[in-house]
Amino acid sequence: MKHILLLALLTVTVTASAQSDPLATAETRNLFRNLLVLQQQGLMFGHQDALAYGNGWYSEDGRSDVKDVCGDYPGVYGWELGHLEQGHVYSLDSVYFDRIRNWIITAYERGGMNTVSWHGRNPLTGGSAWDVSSREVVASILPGGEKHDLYVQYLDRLAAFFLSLKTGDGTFVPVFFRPYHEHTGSWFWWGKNLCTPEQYIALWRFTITYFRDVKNIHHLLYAYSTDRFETPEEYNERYPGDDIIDMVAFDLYDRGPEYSGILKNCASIVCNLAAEKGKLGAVSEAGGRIAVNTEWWTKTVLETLRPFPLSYILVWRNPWQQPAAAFAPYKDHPSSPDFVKFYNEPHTLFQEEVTKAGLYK
Ligand code: BMA
Repeated sequence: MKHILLLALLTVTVTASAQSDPLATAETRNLFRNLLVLQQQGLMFGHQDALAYGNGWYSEDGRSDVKDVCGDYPGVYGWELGHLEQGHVYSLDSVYFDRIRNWIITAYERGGMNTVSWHGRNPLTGGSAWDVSSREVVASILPGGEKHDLYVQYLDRLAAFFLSLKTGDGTFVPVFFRPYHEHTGSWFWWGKNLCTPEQYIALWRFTITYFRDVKNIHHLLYAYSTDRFETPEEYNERYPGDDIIDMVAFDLYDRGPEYSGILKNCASIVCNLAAEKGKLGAVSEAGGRIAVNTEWWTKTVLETLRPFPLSYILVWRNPWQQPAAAFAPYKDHPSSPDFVKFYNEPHTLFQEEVTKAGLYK
């Protein structure tokens, strides 16, 4: 067991800031407020599909690759809703939505934080999220567009799922929603070269106001998350607005020796923007070549990010039949000893410490 930091959340004063929804539930408001404090104190660790599967296993009760290695669960749980918009019962990563719902509730009841991404299919062409064959997709789903009604149907399916995230006593489980990510690149139909800044912003604003004001969903927080960028201007070019965004974040995968420098620059810009705006900051997706760079956890991630008040870093999934594609360590992985050091660092926050901090009260 790790030495636990005493996290005195209530004693730290946070400067004026507001989350996006004036009607947010108490738990949602508390989560936002507590995370603003917690990001000054340590970096939560997150893993995509942490409870759903891992290297060599699928849906085993209570299991997590991260827990197998360090003895504790991540503090942040990432989930994916791609194909929910189609009315399917399982995601593009073959995880049943009914189980995702249960795991989100389990993670919340444990005191952890949930964040949801959405690689929704291309509503104009019928292709995947990666179908970039048309530049008309975003235009086609905005109000007045030929696929607008289909898009609203997609949102209705997501809304029904969000409204089903309730504990036994009827409390809605707060969740971060992080759609339309990595848009500073052009590999998804909503990417930079596929729509104008105005269209991208309009898509966000329609989506969030539909959930909030039409579907009356008041337990979501919204994360804006780019891919790599160099300047605050580039980061802000398609920013949808302080009134609908709660977290400024970025995705950044290690693709070579320049990684630490880019990570540092992006972290610094995002933290400055978060402070200016009174928002949360995070590395919403990351992953390294941990099989070869076995000290990636302490030497690359922790050394680079330690100075920055970021809420969390989340590493992407461990597909169950592809050990080489795992972004988190698993039992006997070559980077496991370094991951245990990373876990033992007082600056990193896993489930036990996050629970102790009390995100929802
Ligand atoms: C990508 C890959 C894909 C996956 C998608 C959505 O980065 O991991 O295999 O389908 O994310 O989770």
